[in-house]
Amino acid sequence: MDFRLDGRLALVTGSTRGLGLAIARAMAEQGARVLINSRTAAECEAVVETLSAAGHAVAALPFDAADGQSRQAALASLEGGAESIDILVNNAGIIHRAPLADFAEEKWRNVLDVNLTAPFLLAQLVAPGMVRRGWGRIINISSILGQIGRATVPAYVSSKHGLIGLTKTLAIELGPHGVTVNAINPGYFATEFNAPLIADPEFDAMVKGRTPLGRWGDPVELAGAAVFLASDAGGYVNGAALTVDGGMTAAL
Ligand code: GCO
Repeated sequence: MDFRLDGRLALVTGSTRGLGLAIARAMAEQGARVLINSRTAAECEAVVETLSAAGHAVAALPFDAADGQSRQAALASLEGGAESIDILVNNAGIIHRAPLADFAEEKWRNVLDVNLTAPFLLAQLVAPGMVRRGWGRIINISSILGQIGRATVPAYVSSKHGLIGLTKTLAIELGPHGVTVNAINPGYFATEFNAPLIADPEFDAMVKGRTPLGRWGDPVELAGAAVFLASDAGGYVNGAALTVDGGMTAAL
């Protein structure tokens, strides 16, 4: 059973904190070379410093996932270009919370751009290299909100549902070339992204009460799923959405 990622080059978008950082660290621990990404070069460098001090092979690749020029320029700067990437983890995501009546069109577009369009365009850039080598992994970080709804986050919920559809369609097209495409649906994790929800006593109680494990997830508890899907041990998993939510969506 091979969970190792030696010799693979992984790009994890949005990997300077939260779930993305946990995934990047876990992949590096399994031997992958990992490109650390966010919009801010200084943040990427800081993470690179910490992870390299721990002996990991990491490099900074700052770009704005939603900005086509920034995305393409960064990937072109890689030795071997975008096509040198073996594992793409589309993790960067944003959220806007507002009731329908106050939800600005610009916010809707922005969330869709980052959470859904950027993963599609990044897949388009990296897939040719994977297909040529006959091996590749694309992992889209969706959400349990890709399976169920929640009021006040319509753009986020729509983008995450869309990401699961994108996963299925790319899995069909790329599977015959040895490239698997899967989604992971995280439940409620204790991250900076969710800080406003953790700080709200009612929401915190809802998460603990409705999650059979009775607590928020720790980001390292998501990373194992990503390593599995990226490894040869997960080689027959394709077009799937793996829920990692402490059992929350198993219950009514
Ligand atoms: C919110 C959302 C998300 C969730 C996540 C669940 O902030 O309103 O509920 O942040 O944590 O998507 O997977």
